Amino acid sequence: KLASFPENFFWGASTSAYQVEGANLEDGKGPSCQDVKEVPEGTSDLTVCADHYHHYKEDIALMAEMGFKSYRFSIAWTRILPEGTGEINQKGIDFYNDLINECLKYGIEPIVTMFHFDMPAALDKRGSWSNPDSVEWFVNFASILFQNFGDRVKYWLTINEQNMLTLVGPVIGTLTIPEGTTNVLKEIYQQNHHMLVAQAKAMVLCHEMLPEAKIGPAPNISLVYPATCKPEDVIAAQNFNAIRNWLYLDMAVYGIYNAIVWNWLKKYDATPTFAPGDEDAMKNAHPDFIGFNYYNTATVAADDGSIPFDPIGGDQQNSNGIAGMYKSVRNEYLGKTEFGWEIDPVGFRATIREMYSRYHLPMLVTENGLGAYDTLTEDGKIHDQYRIKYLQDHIHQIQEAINDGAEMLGYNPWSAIDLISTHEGMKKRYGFIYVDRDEFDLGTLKRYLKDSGYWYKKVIASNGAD
Ligand code: BGP
Repeated sequence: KLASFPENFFWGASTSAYQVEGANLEDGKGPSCQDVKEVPEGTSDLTVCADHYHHYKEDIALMAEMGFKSYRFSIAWTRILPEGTGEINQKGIDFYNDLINECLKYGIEPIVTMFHFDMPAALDKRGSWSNPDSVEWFVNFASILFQNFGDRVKYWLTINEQNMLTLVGPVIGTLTIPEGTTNVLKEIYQQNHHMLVAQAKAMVLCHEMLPEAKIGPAPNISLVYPATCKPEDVIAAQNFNAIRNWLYLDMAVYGIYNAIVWNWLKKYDATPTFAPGDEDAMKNAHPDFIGFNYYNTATVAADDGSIPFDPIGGDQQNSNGIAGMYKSVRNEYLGKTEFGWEIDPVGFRATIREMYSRYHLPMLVTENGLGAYDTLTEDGKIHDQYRIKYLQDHIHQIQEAINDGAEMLGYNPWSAIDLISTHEGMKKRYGFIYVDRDEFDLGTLKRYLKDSGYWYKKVIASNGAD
Protein backbone atom coordinates (compact mmCIF):
# COMPACT_ATOMS: atom_id res chain seq x y z
CA LYS A 1 0.00 0.00 0.00
CA LEU A 2 1.34 3.44 -0.93
CA ALA A 3 1.94 6.15 1.67
CA SER A 4 -0.84 8.72 1.90
CA PHE A 5 -0.48 12.39 1.19
CA PRO A 6 0.48 14.39 4.26
CA GLU A 7 -2.19 16.23 6.18
CA ASN A 8 -2.28 19.93 5.19
CA PHE A 9 -0.92 19.05 1.75
CA PHE A 10 -1.32 22.11 -0.47
CA TRP A 11 -3.70 20.97 -3.18
CA GLY A 12 -4.19 23.96 -5.44
CA ALA A 13 -3.16 25.38 -8.78
CA SER A 14 -1.10 28.18 -10.32
CA THR A 15 -1.30 31.26 -12.52
CA SER A 16 0.96 34.18 -13.34
CA ALA A 17 -0.02 37.84 -13.42
CA TYR A 18 0.78 38.73 -17.02
CA GLN A 19 -0.93 35.62 -18.37
CA VAL A 20 -4.15 35.74 -16.33
CA GLU A 21 -4.92 39.24 -15.08
CA GLY A 22 -5.50 41.42 -18.13
CA ALA A 23 -6.12 45.09 -17.23
CA ASN A 24 -2.49 45.37 -18.18
CA LEU A 25 -2.33 49.15 -18.06
CA GLU A 26 -5.23 49.81 -15.71
CA ASP A 27 -5.26 51.49 -12.31
CA GLY A 28 -1.77 52.86 -12.65
CA LYS A 29 -0.03 49.65 -13.72
CA GLY A 30 3.09 50.33 -15.75
CA PRO A 31 4.05 48.25 -18.78
CA SER A 32 6.26 45.20 -18.32
CA CYS A 33 8.54 43.68 -20.95
CA GLN A 34 5.60 41.43 -21.85
CA ASP A 35 3.40 44.43 -22.70
CA VAL A 36 5.93 46.00 -25.04
CA LYS A 37 7.27 42.94 -26.80
CA GLU A 38 5.83 41.81 -30.12
CA VAL A 39 2.80 39.54 -29.77
CA PRO A 40 3.52 36.17 -31.46
CA GLU A 41 1.60 35.94 -34.72
CA GLY A 42 -1.88 34.48 -34.44
CA THR A 43 -2.05 34.89 -30.67
CA SER A 44 -3.92 37.27 -28.44
CA ASP A 45 -2.27 40.25 -26.78
CA LEU A 46 -2.25 40.64 -22.99
CA THR A 47 -4.80 43.39 -22.57
CA VAL A 48 -7.59 41.14 -21.29
CA CYS A 49 -6.25 37.59 -20.78
CA ALA A 50 -8.77 35.85 -18.50
CA ASP A 51 -9.65 39.23 -16.99
CA HIS A 52 -8.80 37.82 -13.57
CA TYR A 53 -8.19 41.39 -12.43
CA HIS A 54 -11.92 42.02 -12.57
CA HIS A 55 -13.13 38.45 -11.98
CA TYR A 56 -10.85 37.34 -9.15
CA LYS A 57 -13.68 37.02 -6.63
CA GLU A 58 -15.63 34.72 -8.88
CA ASP A 59 -12.46 32.78 -9.74
CA ILE A 60 -11.44 32.29 -6.14
CA ALA A 61 -14.98 31.24 -5.26
CA LEU A 62 -14.66 28.51 -7.91
CA MET A 63 -11.27 27.47 -6.50
CA ALA A 64 -12.92 27.28 -3.09
CA GLU A 65 -15.69 25.16 -4.56
CA MET A 66 -13.07 22.71 -5.78
CA GLY A 67 -11.69 22.69 -2.24
CA PHE A 68 -8.34 24.37 -3.03
CA LYS A 69 -5.97 24.57 -0.08
CA SER A 70 -3.57 26.89 -1.91
CA TYR A 71 -3.43 29.27 -4.85
CA ARG A 72 -0.07 30.12 -6.41
CA PHE A 73 -0.14 33.44 -8.27
CA SER A 74 2.43 36.09 -9.10
CA ILE A 75 2.47 39.77 -8.23
CA ALA A 76 3.01 42.04 -11.23
CA TRP A 77 6.04 44.17 -10.37
CA THR A 78 4.63 47.06 -12.43
CA ARG A 79 1.30 47.09 -10.57
CA ILE A 80 3.23 47.82 -7.40
CA LEU A 81 6.02 49.94 -8.92
CA PRO A 82 4.96 51.18 -12.37
CA GLU A 83 8.52 52.25 -13.14
CA GLY A 84 10.09 49.27 -11.42
CA THR A 85 11.62 51.49 -8.73
CA GLY A 86 10.47 54.68 -7.03
CA GLU A 87 6.84 55.57 -6.43
CA ILE A 88 4.47 52.87 -5.13
CA ASN A 89 1.09 52.55 -6.86
CA GLN A 90 -1.40 52.22 -4.00
CA LYS A 91 -4.04 50.73 -6.28
CA GLY A 92 -1.69 47.85 -7.01
CA ILE A 93 -1.21 47.22 -3.31
CA ASP A 94 -4.98 47.37 -2.85
CA PHE A 95 -5.60 44.84 -5.60
CA TYR A 96 -3.25 42.24 -4.13
CA ASN A 97 -4.54 42.91 -0.63
CA ASP A 98 -8.02 42.11 -1.88
CA LEU A 99 -6.83 39.04 -3.75
CA ILE A 100 -4.95 37.72 -0.72
CA ASN A 101 -7.85 38.43 1.63
CA GLU A 102 -10.25 36.73 -0.72
CA CYS A 103 -8.07 33.57 -0.64
CA LEU A 104 -7.83 33.66 3.14
CA LYS A 105 -11.59 34.05 3.46
CA TYR A 106 -11.89 30.50 2.09
CA GLY A 107 -8.88 29.10 3.91
CA ILE A 108 -6.82 29.07 0.71
CA GLU A 109 -3.10 29.59 1.35
CA PRO A 110 -1.70 32.28 -0.96
CA ILE A 111 1.64 31.19 -2.46
CA VAL A 112 3.20 34.26 -4.05
CA THR A 113 5.72 34.34 -6.90
CA MET A 114 7.62 37.61 -6.84
CA PHE A 115 8.86 37.51 -10.42
CA HIS A 116 7.23 35.61 -13.27
CA PHE A 117 8.72 36.74 -16.60
CA ASP A 118 7.52 40.35 -16.27
CA MET A 119 10.44 42.76 -15.91
CA PRO A 120 9.19 46.36 -15.78
CA ALA A 121 9.64 47.96 -19.23
CA ALA A 122 11.27 50.97 -17.56
CA LEU A 123 13.96 48.70 -16.10
CA ASP A 124 14.30 46.83 -19.36
CA LYS A 125 15.37 50.16 -20.85
CA ARG A 126 18.04 50.41 -18.16
CA GLY A 127 19.49 47.06 -19.12
CA SER A 128 17.23 44.69 -17.18
CA TRP A 129 19.19 41.84 -15.51
CA SER A 130 22.24 42.95 -17.42
CA ASN A 131 22.56 45.97 -15.16
CA PRO A 132 24.28 45.13 -11.83
CA ASP A 133 21.71 47.42 -10.17
CA SER A 134 19.04 44.85 -11.03
CA VAL A 135 19.96 43.05 -7.80
CA GLU A 136 18.93 46.06 -5.74
CA TRP A 137 15.85 46.74 -7.88
CA PHE A 138 14.60 43.26 -7.12
CA VAL A 139 15.49 43.35 -3.44
CA ASN A 140 13.70 46.69 -3.09
CA PHE A 141 10.60 45.24 -4.77
CA ALA A 142 10.81 42.19 -2.49
CA SER A 143 11.01 44.36 0.63
CA ILE A 144 7.86 46.22 -0.43
CA LEU A 145 6.07 42.92 -0.88
CA PHE A 146 7.21 41.58 2.49
CA GLN A 147 6.22 44.80 4.18
CA ASN A 148 2.76 45.03 2.66
CA PHE A 149 1.70 41.40 2.44
CA GLY A 150 3.98 39.55 4.85
CA ASP A 151 1.43 39.61 7.67
CA ARG A 152 -0.74 37.24 5.60
CA VAL A 153 1.48 35.60 2.98
CA LYS A 154 3.54 32.78 4.50
CA TYR A 155 4.86 31.15 1.31
CA TRP A 156 7.06 33.04 -1.13
CA LEU A 157 8.70 32.05 -4.41
CA THR A 158 11.52 34.16 -5.79
CA ILE A 159 11.97 33.88 -9.57
CA ASN A 160 9.88 31.65 -11.79
CA GLU A 161 11.92 29.38 -14.05
CA GLN A 162 15.15 31.31 -13.90
CA ASN A 163 16.76 28.37 -15.69
CA MET A 164 14.37 28.75 -18.63
CA LEU A 165 15.04 32.49 -18.73
CA THR A 166 18.72 31.73 -19.06
CA LEU A 167 18.40 28.82 -21.46
CA VAL A 168 15.69 30.13 -23.77
CA GLY A 169 15.02 33.72 -22.64
CA PRO A 170 17.08 35.25 -25.44
CA VAL A 171 15.01 33.26 -27.96
CA ILE A 172 11.57 34.01 -26.51
CA GLY A 173 12.37 37.63 -25.74
CA THR A 174 12.38 37.56 -21.94
CA LEU A 175 16.14 38.04 -21.62
CA THR A 176 17.71 40.83 -23.60
CA ILE A 177 21.26 40.80 -24.91
CA PRO A 178 22.50 44.39 -25.14
CA GLU A 179 23.60 45.49 -28.57
CA GLY A 180 27.31 45.24 -29.18
CA THR A 181 27.83 42.36 -26.73
CA THR A 182 30.92 40.44 -27.77
CA ASN A 183 30.84 37.43 -25.46
CA VAL A 184 27.16 36.46 -25.50
CA LEU A 185 27.63 33.41 -23.29
CA LYS A 186 29.31 35.51 -20.62
CA GLU A 187 26.55 38.11 -20.89
CA ILE A 188 23.83 35.50 -20.40
CA TYR A 189 25.54 33.95 -17.39
CA GLN A 190 26.31 37.38 -15.93
CA GLN A 191 22.59 38.16 -16.04
CA ASN A 192 21.94 34.74 -14.55
CA HIS A 193 24.41 35.58 -11.79
CA HIS A 194 22.58 38.82 -11.00
CA MET A 195 19.36 36.85 -10.68
CA LEU A 196 21.06 34.32 -8.38
CA VAL A 197 22.37 37.09 -6.15
CA ALA A 198 19.02 38.90 -6.20
CA GLN A 199 17.31 35.69 -5.16
CA ALA A 200 19.83 35.04 -2.38
CA LYS A 201 19.43 38.55 -0.98
CA ALA A 202 15.65 38.33 -1.15
CA MET A 203 15.73 35.05 0.79
CA VAL A 204 17.90 36.55 3.51
CA LEU A 205 15.69 39.64 3.70
CA CYS A 206 12.56 37.51 3.93
CA HIS A 207 13.94 35.63 6.92
CA GLU A 208 14.95 38.92 8.57
CA MET A 209 11.65 40.70 8.00
CA LEU A 210 9.32 37.72 8.33
CA PRO A 211 10.80 35.06 10.61
CA GLU A 212 7.70 32.89 10.29
CA ALA A 213 7.57 32.96 6.49
CA LYS A 214 8.94 30.34 4.13
CA ILE A 215 10.70 31.12 0.90
CA GLY A 216 12.12 29.08 -1.96
CA PRO A 217 13.14 29.21 -5.62
CA ALA A 218 10.86 28.07 -8.47
CA PRO A 219 12.97 26.71 -11.34
CA ASN A 220 11.75 24.22 -13.91
CA ILE A 221 13.37 20.96 -12.85
CA SER A 222 13.23 17.75 -14.80
CA LEU A 223 15.65 14.93 -14.95
CA VAL A 224 17.77 14.48 -18.08
CA TYR A 225 18.13 10.89 -19.30
CA PRO A 226 21.04 9.47 -21.28
CA ALA A 227 19.80 8.17 -24.63
CA THR A 228 21.59 4.85 -24.06
CA CYS A 229 23.85 3.20 -21.50
CA LYS A 230 26.86 4.23 -23.58
CA PRO A 231 29.13 5.96 -21.05
CA GLU A 232 29.55 9.04 -23.28
CA ASP A 233 25.77 9.48 -23.27
CA VAL A 234 25.77 9.30 -19.48
CA ILE A 235 28.34 12.11 -19.39
CA ALA A 236 26.15 14.11 -21.79
CA ALA A 237 23.17 13.63 -19.47
CA GLN A 238 25.25 14.76 -16.50
CA ASN A 239 26.27 17.84 -18.46
CA PHE A 240 22.74 18.85 -19.30
CA ASN A 241 21.48 18.00 -15.80
CA ALA A 242 24.12 20.37 -14.45
CA ILE A 243 23.32 23.20 -16.90
CA ARG A 244 19.55 22.84 -16.77
CA ASN A 245 18.89 21.78 -13.18
CA TRP A 246 21.65 21.58 -10.61
CA LEU A 247 23.26 24.95 -11.32
CA TYR A 248 20.12 26.58 -9.92
CA LEU A 249 19.53 24.32 -6.96
CA ASP A 250 23.19 23.95 -5.92
CA MET A 251 23.28 27.73 -5.74
CA ALA A 252 19.90 28.22 -4.03
CA VAL A 253 20.52 25.53 -1.43
CA TYR A 254 24.31 25.43 -0.91
CA GLY A 255 25.36 28.82 -2.26
CA ILE A 256 27.88 27.28 -4.66
CA TYR A 257 28.33 27.21 -8.41
CA ASN A 258 27.99 23.79 -9.96
CA ALA A 259 31.50 22.70 -10.99
CA ILE A 260 30.53 21.19 -14.35
CA VAL A 261 28.84 24.42 -15.41
CA TRP A 262 31.59 26.62 -14.03
CA ASN A 263 34.27 24.74 -15.98
CA TRP A 264 32.20 24.75 -19.16
CA LEU A 265 31.83 28.55 -18.87
CA LYS A 266 35.53 28.88 -18.17
CA LYS A 267 36.33 27.30 -21.52
CA TYR A 268 34.59 30.21 -23.25
CA ASP A 269 35.88 32.87 -20.88
CA ALA A 270 32.28 33.24 -19.76
CA THR A 271 32.34 32.82 -15.98
CA PRO A 272 30.37 35.59 -14.28
CA THR A 273 32.10 38.42 -12.47
CA PHE A 274 31.35 38.65 -8.74
CA ALA A 275 30.63 42.00 -7.10
CA PRO A 276 31.88 42.49 -3.54
CA GLY A 277 29.48 40.77 -1.17
CA ASP A 278 28.00 38.38 -3.74
CA GLU A 279 29.68 35.36 -2.33
CA ASP A 280 28.53 36.07 1.22
CA ALA A 281 24.99 36.75 0.04
CA MET A 282 24.90 33.39 -1.70
CA LYS A 283 26.33 31.50 1.27
CA ASN A 284 23.97 33.17 3.73
CA ALA A 285 20.79 32.36 1.86
CA HIS A 286 18.89 29.22 2.80
CA PRO A 287 15.60 28.30 1.20
CA ASP A 288 12.97 26.64 3.40
CA PHE A 289 11.73 24.46 0.58
CA ILE A 290 12.24 23.90 -3.13
CA GLY A 291 9.44 25.05 -5.38
CA PHE A 292 9.67 23.60 -8.88
CA ASN A 293 7.78 23.30 -12.16
CA TYR A 294 7.74 19.95 -13.93
CA TYR A 295 6.36 19.26 -17.38
CA ASN A 296 8.58 16.60 -18.91
CA THR A 297 12.02 15.07 -18.93
CA ALA A 298 14.73 15.57 -21.53
CA THR A 299 16.83 12.91 -23.22
CA VAL A 300 20.30 13.53 -24.60
CA ALA A 301 23.23 11.82 -26.27
CA ALA A 302 26.89 12.74 -26.63
CA ASP A 303 27.44 15.57 -29.08
CA ASP A 304 29.10 14.02 -32.12
CA GLY A 305 30.62 17.34 -33.06
CA SER A 306 27.74 18.31 -35.32
CA ILE A 307 26.36 21.09 -33.13
CA PRO A 308 27.66 24.57 -33.88
CA PHE A 309 28.47 26.72 -30.87
CA ASP A 310 25.36 28.79 -30.17
CA PRO A 311 25.35 30.45 -26.76
CA ILE A 312 21.72 31.43 -27.12
CA GLY A 313 20.53 27.83 -26.80
CA GLY A 314 17.35 26.62 -28.36
CA ASP A 315 13.71 25.94 -27.99
CA GLN A 316 12.54 24.96 -24.50
CA GLN A 317 11.19 21.59 -25.55
CA ASN A 318 13.36 20.56 -28.49
CA SER A 319 16.64 22.30 -27.92
CA ASN A 320 19.35 21.02 -30.23
CA GLY A 321 21.94 20.82 -27.55
CA ILE A 322 25.12 22.60 -26.66
CA ALA A 323 28.33 22.06 -28.61
CA GLY A 324 30.65 19.66 -26.85
CA MET A 325 28.20 19.00 -24.02
CA TYR A 326 25.17 17.09 -25.31
CA LYS A 327 22.64 16.87 -28.10
CA SER A 328 18.90 16.42 -27.61
CA VAL A 329 17.20 13.30 -28.87
CA ARG A 330 13.64 12.05 -28.94
CA ASN A 331 12.68 9.58 -26.21
CA GLU A 332 10.86 6.79 -28.03
CA TYR A 333 9.27 5.49 -24.83
CA LEU A 334 7.22 8.62 -24.27
CA GLY A 335 4.00 9.89 -25.81
CA LYS A 336 3.39 13.54 -26.63
CA THR A 337 0.68 16.12 -26.02
CA GLU A 338 -1.24 17.70 -28.89
CA PHE A 339 1.29 20.51 -28.68
CA GLY A 340 4.28 18.18 -28.97
CA TRP A 341 5.44 18.10 -25.35
CA GLU A 342 6.58 14.71 -24.13
CA ILE A 343 4.54 13.17 -21.30
CA ASP A 344 6.48 11.41 -18.55
CA PRO A 345 4.79 10.82 -15.19
CA VAL A 346 7.40 8.30 -14.04
CA GLY A 347 10.05 10.90 -14.81
CA PHE A 348 8.26 13.09 -12.28
CA ARG A 349 8.91 10.50 -9.58
CA ALA A 350 12.51 10.13 -10.73
CA THR A 351 12.99 13.91 -10.64
CA ILE A 352 11.55 14.22 -7.14
CA ARG A 353 13.69 11.35 -5.82
CA GLU A 354 16.83 12.84 -7.31
CA MET A 355 16.11 16.29 -5.90
CA TYR A 356 15.44 14.91 -2.47
CA SER A 357 18.65 12.88 -2.50
CA ARG A 358 20.64 15.94 -3.49
CA TYR A 359 19.04 18.61 -1.31
CA HIS A 360 17.02 17.02 1.51
CA LEU A 361 14.47 19.81 1.52
CA PRO A 362 10.68 19.65 1.34
CA MET A 363 9.39 20.22 -2.19
CA LEU A 364 6.42 22.13 -3.52
CA VAL A 365 5.18 21.48 -7.03
CA THR A 366 4.51 24.94 -8.43
CA GLU A 367 3.54 23.85 -11.99
CA ASN A 368 2.70 20.71 -13.95
CA GLY A 369 -0.11 20.23 -16.43
CA LEU A 370 -1.45 19.52 -19.86
CA GLY A 371 -1.93 22.19 -22.52
CA ALA A 372 -4.71 21.17 -24.91
CA TYR A 373 -7.49 22.43 -27.17
CA ASP A 374 -10.68 22.30 -25.08
CA THR A 375 -14.23 22.44 -26.39
CA LEU A 376 -17.18 23.98 -24.62
CA THR A 377 -20.30 21.91 -25.37
CA GLU A 378 -23.71 23.47 -25.90
CA ASP A 379 -24.81 22.52 -22.42
CA GLY A 380 -21.80 24.25 -20.85
CA LYS A 381 -19.50 21.27 -20.28
CA ILE A 382 -15.84 20.64 -21.03
CA HIS A 383 -15.05 16.95 -21.27
CA ASP A 384 -11.30 17.02 -20.70
CA GLN A 385 -10.72 13.38 -19.89
CA TYR A 386 -7.20 13.69 -21.34
CA ARG A 387 -6.29 16.25 -18.68
CA ILE A 388 -7.72 14.11 -15.89
CA LYS A 389 -5.59 11.20 -17.08
CA TYR A 390 -2.46 13.37 -17.25
CA LEU A 391 -2.96 14.85 -13.77
CA GLN A 392 -3.98 11.55 -12.21
CA ASP A 393 -0.86 9.83 -13.52
CA HIS A 394 1.35 12.61 -12.16
CA ILE A 395 -0.38 12.69 -8.77
CA HIS A 396 0.10 8.97 -8.56
CA GLN A 397 3.84 9.41 -9.11
CA ILE A 398 4.06 12.03 -6.35
CA GLN A 399 2.53 9.44 -4.08
CA GLU A 400 5.13 6.90 -5.21
CA ALA A 401 7.85 9.45 -4.46
CA ILE A 402 6.42 10.10 -0.99
CA ASN A 403 6.47 6.37 -0.51
CA ASP A 404 10.15 6.44 -1.49
CA GLY A 405 10.76 8.94 1.31
CA ALA A 406 10.48 12.34 -0.37
CA GLU A 407 8.95 15.19 1.59
CA MET A 408 6.23 16.92 -0.44
CA LEU A 409 4.41 20.08 0.59
CA GLY A 410 1.88 20.42 -2.18
CA TYR A 411 0.77 20.18 -5.77
CA ASN A 412 -0.14 23.33 -7.68
CA PRO A 413 -0.56 22.39 -11.32
CA TRP A 414 -0.75 24.85 -14.17
CA SER A 415 -3.26 26.33 -14.29
CA ALA A 416 -6.10 27.26 -11.98
CA ILE A 417 -7.94 28.93 -14.82
CA ASP A 418 -7.47 29.19 -18.58
CA LEU A 419 -4.98 31.91 -19.44
CA ILE A 420 -2.67 33.05 -22.21
CA SER A 421 0.00 30.47 -23.03
CA THR A 422 3.51 31.82 -23.45
CA HIS A 423 3.75 30.65 -27.06
CA GLU A 424 0.30 29.67 -28.20
CA GLY A 425 -2.02 32.34 -26.84
CA MET A 426 -5.49 31.33 -25.72
CA LYS A 427 -5.91 28.20 -27.81
CA LYS A 428 -3.60 26.13 -25.62
CA ARG A 429 -5.54 25.76 -22.40
CA TYR A 430 -4.43 24.34 -19.07
CA GLY A 431 -7.12 25.41 -16.58
CA PHE A 432 -9.53 23.57 -14.30
CA ILE A 433 -11.80 26.53 -15.01
CA TYR A 434 -12.75 27.24 -18.60
CA VAL A 435 -12.92 30.87 -19.72
CA ASP A 436 -15.31 31.57 -22.56
CA ARG A 437 -13.22 33.56 -25.00
CA ASP A 438 -11.22 32.79 -28.10
CA GLU A 439 -7.91 34.02 -29.38
CA PHE A 440 -9.29 37.34 -30.63
CA ASP A 441 -13.02 37.20 -29.83
CA LEU A 442 -13.38 38.08 -26.17
CA GLY A 443 -16.68 36.15 -25.92
CA THR A 444 -18.59 36.35 -22.64
CA LEU A 445 -15.59 35.66 -20.36
CA LYS A 446 -18.00 33.40 -18.48
CA ARG A 447 -16.40 30.72 -16.30
CA TYR A 448 -17.25 26.99 -16.40
CA LEU A 449 -15.78 24.21 -14.31
CA LYS A 450 -14.28 21.57 -16.60
CA ASP A 451 -14.73 17.85 -15.93
CA SER A 452 -11.16 17.97 -14.59
CA GLY A 453 -12.32 20.58 -12.06
CA TYR A 454 -15.07 18.29 -10.75
CA TRP A 455 -12.62 15.41 -10.65
CA TYR A 456 -9.98 17.50 -8.83
CA LYS A 457 -12.56 18.42 -6.22
CA LYS A 458 -12.93 14.71 -5.38
CA VAL A 459 -9.17 14.23 -5.32
CA ILE A 460 -8.79 17.07 -2.84
CA ALA A 461 -11.74 15.96 -0.70
CA SER A 462 -10.18 12.51 -0.33
CA ASN A 463 -6.65 13.92 0.11
CA GLY A 464 -5.44 12.19 -3.00
CA ALA A 465 -7.07 8.82 -2.44
CA ASP A 466 -9.24 9.23 -5.57
C1 BGP B 1 6.06 27.46 -17.80
C2 BGP B 1 5.80 28.88 -17.36
C3 BGP B 1 4.36 29.26 -17.35
C4 BGP B 1 3.49 28.59 -18.39
C5 BGP B 1 3.84 27.14 -18.64
C6 BGP B 1 3.18 26.53 -19.85
O1 BGP B 1 7.29 27.42 -18.44
O2 BGP B 1 6.29 29.11 -16.07
O3 BGP B 1 4.30 30.66 -17.37
O4 BGP B 1 3.23 29.34 -19.48
O5 BGP B 1 5.22 26.95 -18.76
O6 BGP B 1 3.86 26.89 -21.01
P1 BGP B 1 3.15 27.31 -22.34
O7 BGP B 1 2.25 28.43 -21.98
O8 BGP B 1 4.23 27.70 -23.28
O9 BGP B 1 2.41 26.11 -22.80
